[in-house]
Amino acid sequence: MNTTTTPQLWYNVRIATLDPRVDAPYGLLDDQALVIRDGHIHWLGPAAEQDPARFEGTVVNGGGRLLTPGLIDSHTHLVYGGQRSNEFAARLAGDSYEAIARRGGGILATVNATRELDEAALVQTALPRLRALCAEGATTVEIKSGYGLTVADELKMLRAAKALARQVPVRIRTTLLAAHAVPPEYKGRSDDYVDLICRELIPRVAEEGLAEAVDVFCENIAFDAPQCERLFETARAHGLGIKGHMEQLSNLGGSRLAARFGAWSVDHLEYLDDAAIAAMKEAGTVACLLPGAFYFLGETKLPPVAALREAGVPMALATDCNPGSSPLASLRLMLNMGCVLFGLTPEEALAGVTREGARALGLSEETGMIREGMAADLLLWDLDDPAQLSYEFGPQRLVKRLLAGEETHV
Ligand code: DI6
Ligand code: FE
Repeated sequence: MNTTTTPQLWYNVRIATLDPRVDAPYGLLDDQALVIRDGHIHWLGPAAEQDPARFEGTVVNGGGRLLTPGLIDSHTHLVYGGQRSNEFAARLAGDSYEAIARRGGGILATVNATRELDEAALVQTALPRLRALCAEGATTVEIKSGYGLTVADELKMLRAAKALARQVPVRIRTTLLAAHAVPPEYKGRSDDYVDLICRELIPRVAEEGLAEAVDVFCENIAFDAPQCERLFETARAHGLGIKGHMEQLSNLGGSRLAARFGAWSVDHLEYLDDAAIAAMKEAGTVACLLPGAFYFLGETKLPPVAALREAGVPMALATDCNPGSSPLASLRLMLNMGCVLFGLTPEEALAGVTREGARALGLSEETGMIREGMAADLLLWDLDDPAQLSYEFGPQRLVKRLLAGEETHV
């Protein structure tokens, strides 16, 4: 990222800082100006203290429009091969996600298709999904592995995910999700597969800097809590962040376990219980809500949003973009679904794709808020009220997108 651009002064903007230190809904500031220098927010203060005529650099008149932090998609599986519309049709006819997975479809169908593609082909197939997210305002996107399930194929997926950042202006964070499904070669020997991940993959990924975190799918159709514990111990020993697909289809106590390891986030959470909520609060673990998967699978059990809110657990919101349970590359749609399906307020929803999304990726000090010292990842919208971002879905209202202070086009 080139961060040595000309300084910029932005004025005549409504700034939704999402900074909890600002005592207003959305951390909203009117009559303020913003100076960007070296890719960062250098100064934020009363507009009256800046004279646009005397500013040495580029001056931007925001026209009274809304400025927000860049959006953050903190949970995606957007690198994969193939597509699974056949399963969609089967589910519409009464089949279940779990039944399809148990007979070798589901995640394993995508594993077969992903193993067939090389790194370059994976990048090509992922590009439209990543561009869709970015065109709507995403400036940070997390991408998981998990459709390779061999050492070589997991590394290939992570390299493809990292390579995407050379084609699209976006911050990419990658997560090793080798414990997504038991690979066919290890059927009935899932402990041996966990051994392989702990002995070979995690050390290699840490050494080569190919991922920032380790994720697991803790579920009856995937890995049990003791296996997840071993994976977390190894991840921690190698200095990687910890995340988990937890309590999506049943309650195996994964969230409580992850909180004990100081996880950055636990995700899905439809079957989360009160004891886990208390543990997450204590550990500072983010609850990442994924309404796309809930909607697309036609789930009826809701994540306990009211209890999370009451306990003061931070809530992120993400797409879970993947070929099976959430083939949706739109954070704007998630903002709307987060409110309509899960009962988030528009303010909670926007915080979920900015400040709390950053926290779920261990990036709280870098992005997700408009505050001095943070990266200048900024969006200018042709909107007056930040609630409109959750309210209206369809029209494109994004006027400018800045990544580290640079205007970008995707
Ligand atoms: N939970 C999900 O929703 C995705 N992975 C997971 O562990 C689904 C992935 C897929 O169906 O391909
Ligand atoms: Fe997921």
